[in-house]
Amino acid sequence: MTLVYLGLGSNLEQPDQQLKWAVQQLAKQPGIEIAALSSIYQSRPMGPQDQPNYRNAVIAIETQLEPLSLLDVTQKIELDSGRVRKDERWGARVLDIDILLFGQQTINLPRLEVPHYGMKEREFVLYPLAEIAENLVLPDGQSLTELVTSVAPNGIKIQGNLR
Ligand code: PH2
Ligand code: MG
Ligand code: MG
Repeated sequence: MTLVYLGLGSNLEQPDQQLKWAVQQLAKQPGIEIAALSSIYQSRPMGPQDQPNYRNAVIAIETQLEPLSLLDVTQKIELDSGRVRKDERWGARVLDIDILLFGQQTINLPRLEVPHYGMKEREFVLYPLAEIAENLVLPDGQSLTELVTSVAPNGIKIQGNLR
């Protein structure tokens, strides 16, 4: 079993419900067990500003799946949510599930980069992650505490929970 952290995000079609639904879908999958849930956070959009605020959360799962099999599962759930892939970078979306960390593995494949390339700069990843994984150290040896103190909260606030 590998401990994996997933970042969840939504800013369309009842974002809180989307995040909760995503957790339910993940919990149903063979080979995936939910290990921890952060609170739901409200965050300002990164990227184009003419889009609604986001809801973000981070969850921990234990999985027997290989990284690319887990990616297949998360992408299927994104599509089942009604997400439509658009060309606009960082645009609005119904549901985004990002593999942030996969144990202590570093993965550089065309389909999958782990640790997630943007996670170290994003308050909406680091703050919820710190809530459930205080003592986490990244594969490169950097501590999460160090990262959190280096990234401004940018108005992020707890908005609810995933249950
Ligand atoms: N995701 C994006 C683009 N911008 N902004 C916030 N606050 N939260 C997100 O999850 C997010 C974003 C594309 O993945
Ligand atoms: Mg994302
Ligand atoms: Mg994504």
